[in-house]
Amino acid sequence: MQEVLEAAEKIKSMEVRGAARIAKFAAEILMKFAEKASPEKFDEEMKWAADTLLNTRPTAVSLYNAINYVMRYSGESVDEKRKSVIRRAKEFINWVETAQRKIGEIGEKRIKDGYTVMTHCNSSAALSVIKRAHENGKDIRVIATESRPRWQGHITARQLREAGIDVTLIVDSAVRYFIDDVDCVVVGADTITANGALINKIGTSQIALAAKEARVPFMVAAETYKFSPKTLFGELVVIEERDAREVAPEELLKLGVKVRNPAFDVTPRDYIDVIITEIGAIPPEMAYVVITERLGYAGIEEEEITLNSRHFD
Ligand code: RUB
Repeated sequence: MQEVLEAAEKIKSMEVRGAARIAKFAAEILMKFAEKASPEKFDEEMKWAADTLLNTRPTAVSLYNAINYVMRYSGESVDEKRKSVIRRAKEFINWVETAQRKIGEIGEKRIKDGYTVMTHCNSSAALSVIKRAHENGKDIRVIATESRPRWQGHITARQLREAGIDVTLIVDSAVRYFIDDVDCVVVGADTITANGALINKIGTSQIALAAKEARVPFMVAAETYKFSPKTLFGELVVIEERDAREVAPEELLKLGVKVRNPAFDVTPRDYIDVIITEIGAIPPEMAYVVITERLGYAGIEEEEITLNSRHFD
């Protein structure tokens, strides 16, 4: 139990962060927990672990999809159920890894030799595209935004430098200043809605606006487990608002200064040229098909959208 509570805290505090990493981590934790859960109350304890992990960060649907995938375990005996959880968790982890590789292979074709690419925050899927272009011998430069308030752009800049890629860090507010130097934008996704909108790190939609104005292609790298079945049934994506102290010093807060600190924003599909998934480069209008056909939600009623229901068939 302690391990699950600690894992949930790591997600909340962003020690483990990024939509893919959070999803993979949750699958790993459920797998470990299944090995220890008591035979008498196996289902109950698994449900508790699933709920605890789910109630950490609300925005990235990858967490929901990962937990749902693992919690579709089956078996007559507890031993069979345990094995089923472990098998399903491993399948999900494998999905994360293979999808990111495939996205790199598909997405890199959109990056030409000599390109300057802009990216935002720290997305493993977006970096897979950029790194693959570099590995394939293309001479590219990257402009990385610092991504206030948590500076995930620093992680991106470090990872790109470690891969030997030319990278320039800019403040978020300099995006429009530099957009004319950029040949394409590549960002990741926390969630793609049924109508093809992108939810990603706060500031993403401003980059999309600037890119559209400057006629710069805006590309999203998103595994299919970032597509939201919940939105198919009309639910709106919850945008996480984080602590004011991430943004403002205590003395300002003491003066009664109000602070809003949303962690994500929404980019409408009209601003997105292409979504690179592991099943292909698709237009955002295809989101509905991904949710119904790929994730298996065709014909599923809204009331079935709960943990332990039939998904991903
Ligand atoms: C991370 C973020 C990333 C997406 C995609 O936000 O917005 O762009 O999660 O990342 P935070 P990935 O740092 O608040 O979790 O491609 O690695 O899933």
